[in-house]
Amino acid sequence: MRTKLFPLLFLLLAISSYAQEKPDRLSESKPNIIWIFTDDHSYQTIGAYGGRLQDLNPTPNLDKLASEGMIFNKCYVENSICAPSRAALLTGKMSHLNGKFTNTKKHPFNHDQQQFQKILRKNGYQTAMIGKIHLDGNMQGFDYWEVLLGQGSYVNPVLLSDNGKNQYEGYTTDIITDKSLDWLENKRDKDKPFMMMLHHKAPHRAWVPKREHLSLYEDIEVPEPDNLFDDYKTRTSAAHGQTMSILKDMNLNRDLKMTPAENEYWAKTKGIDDRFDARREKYKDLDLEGDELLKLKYQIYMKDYLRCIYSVDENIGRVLAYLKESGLDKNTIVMYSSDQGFYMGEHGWFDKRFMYEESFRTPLIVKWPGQTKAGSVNSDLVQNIDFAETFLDIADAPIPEDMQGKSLVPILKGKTPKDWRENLYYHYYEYPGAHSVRQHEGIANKRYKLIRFYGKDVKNEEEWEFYDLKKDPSEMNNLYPKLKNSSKISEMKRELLKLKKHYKVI
Ligand SMILES: [Ca+2]
Repeated sequence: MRTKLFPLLFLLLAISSYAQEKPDRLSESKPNIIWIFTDDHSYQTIGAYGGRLQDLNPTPNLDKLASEGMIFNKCYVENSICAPSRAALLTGKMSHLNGKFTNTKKHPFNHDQQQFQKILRKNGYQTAMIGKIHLDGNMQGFDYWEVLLGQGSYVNPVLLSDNGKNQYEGYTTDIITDKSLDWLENKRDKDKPFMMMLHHKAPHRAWVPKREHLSLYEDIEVPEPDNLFDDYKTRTSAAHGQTMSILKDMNLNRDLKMTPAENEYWAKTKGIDDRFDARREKYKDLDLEGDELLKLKYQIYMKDYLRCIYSVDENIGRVLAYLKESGLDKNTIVMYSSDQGFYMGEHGWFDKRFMYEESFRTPLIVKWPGQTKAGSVNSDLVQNIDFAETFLDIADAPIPEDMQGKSLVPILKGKTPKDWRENLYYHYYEYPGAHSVRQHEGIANKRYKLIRFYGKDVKNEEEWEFYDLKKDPSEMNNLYPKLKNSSKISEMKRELLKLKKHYKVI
């Protein structure tokens, strides 16, 4: 009797000890990463960031992600424009070292250079990139990649992959999500950890909502920013010379779809189609100008933008639901961010590029199961050059010396290193170019910001702006003329020089 029972008892003990061990094994295995990314998504239109648009409840799924993870309210970019931002994200280097200074073909992206996904892949991770990357040429370092051509379109997008170009029918935000879920469920090797980049085109200009969402927000009045009617008094020639004004530069045809598009073929290929017929009919006899026209344009712009965000958020909900159903949620980091911020009428503007807060800053939300504290808020100065090193650190992969950021892993675990950065460096290069924002560079800390505009069409080839962000968070009062000989400005100039040396700009 005893001899027969003994093996059974042994087996039961073995099973129970395996069951106890299992959770530990799971937590020890390397986490998966899903990096959901958007193009031009302002922090002002994410509920969890609060602000004047909070009551519209624009992003319930993103807000839930923030409540379960960590939200960063001081995350910035190094060059606020689409392709250069992505180049910095992949390489962990600023534009002057990764070579992608502008969106133009004058500065092509060199895919052969070091990028974080190549290193992740060598260190046991499966890598996938689906959606908008805005860097011409074939992607490298991905087991699977399928990307929009250039800016891509909102409807029936063409995607490029190893199999060439293919067109898909439907709304692009949905399609990018469908493809990502398909990769997660059917295409990846389920024995390996993965890093998936799910990168949307939305909510980039020209803000084409899904047909089903066109009546959302129709009956509400979107609150205006206090500085919608900014006259740029105190600012340098750069603010006066830009061409990103909602009143003057946002067009009624392609941008706002209130009148027939100037170029019907272009409009149709971008999805600006018959879905706007009713709107065109409504505004065909429009006769407004000045402040009244600006107010109306602002409302239409904001509503289309928010409708595009609605699709993004709805699709984030689909991804989170899939992770839960599949059990992947337990060991998958979900990170959300954008390539830069965007003006939602602040200073009377749309677009980005300036070092002012709304475009310099970008959203960042990270949920790392078992590591980030639910509902935590971080206010350290972090920057998009930090992302590459963060991914490598998470994967326990080597971090190359020449990357210029800092891993966010200690911050995500709630322990900001004592020597964390106190100043940020910024540099924008694309001038002459779209929206005529002059070249500039600058330094910002949590309290002050010093900007140097330079080059062509800048008065005397160099003009400065200085802001006290505590007293003037909307950056309406340039203190430079008043304080130019102060010790504060001298100190900031010295710090700027130090940063330029540190980042090898000089
Ligand atoms: Ca962008």
